[in-house]
Amino acid sequence: MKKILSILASGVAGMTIASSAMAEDWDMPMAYSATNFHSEKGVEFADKVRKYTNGKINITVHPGGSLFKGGEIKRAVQTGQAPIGERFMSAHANEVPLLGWDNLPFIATTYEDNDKLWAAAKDKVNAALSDLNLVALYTCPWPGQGFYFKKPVTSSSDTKGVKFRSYNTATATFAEELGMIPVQVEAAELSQALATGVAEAFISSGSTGYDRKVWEHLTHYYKVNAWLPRNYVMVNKGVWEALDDATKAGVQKAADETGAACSAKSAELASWYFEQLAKNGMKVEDAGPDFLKELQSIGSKMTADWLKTAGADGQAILDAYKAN
Ligand code: PCA
Repeated sequence: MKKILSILASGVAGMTIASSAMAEDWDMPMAYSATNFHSEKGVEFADKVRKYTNGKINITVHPGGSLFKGGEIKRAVQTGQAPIGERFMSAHANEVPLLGWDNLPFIATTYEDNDKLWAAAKDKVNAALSDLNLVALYTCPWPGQGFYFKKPVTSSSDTKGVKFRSYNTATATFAEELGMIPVQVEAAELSQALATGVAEAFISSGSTGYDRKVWEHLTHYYKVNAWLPRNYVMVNKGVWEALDDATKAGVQKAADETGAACSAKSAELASWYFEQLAKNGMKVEDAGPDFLKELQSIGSKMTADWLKTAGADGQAILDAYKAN
């Protein structure tokens, strides 16, 4: 009897090993807080992947930079330390200028136009990511970007010397053009930077201001809708290529559905975030005409600078976008 039981037990153990050898557990670092819509959609993506791959790929989401900090996620996925991860795409424009395609001021300021711009950029962006050993599964836009300050601002005469939290090289340049002093800080560390005075202004959507409860430190939000930058979920190219076709198709179906749902959620929440900022005591206003004019002229210069660094591919993206 004992013998039979032990044979049975080893049989069961053997089955477990066989099925777990087929299943893959993927840790997915994400940069933004667990309650942010990007992270919530990341969890939905993981659920869909489990479903569409019949449990073959089991993704565990680690939001808020808890597994790898935002600035480390791309490298972690490139090197295979994490098979999959999510990051703000234009943060990589310092390394590959083309990846700043979604950071061009006043070019695509609605969700619809932003989709068109992505359609124009997609093939070239994917080729650039492939060179980095990455495959993009889905992208998702943030709401439009505007400025947070702790005082009223009507023109660049009010911004001189202000310590400004930037999130990539383009926003650092923008700040410098306004006479501000940029310092790059991850969203996960933004509250602390504001509390300690490392930063006293920044550009972002209502979303990040809400997540970080910035009304505890700042007073004014100026809607500018300068651009709608994207996060993207990337997978290590080797990991991706090792999947069989049916599994790839399951993951891609999950990605396509999640990308569309995430974008819709972003659009749905955009004005809700502004309401929450106002409810918590912030003045939420359109940027005044003088300030806006200055921002637009800095914006044109930034697009021209981007075209210089992104070369013919950058120009082709803009041309294709404008032709549509
Ligand atoms: N929030 C992110 C990126 C863009 C946005 O709206 C941040 O501020 O880090």
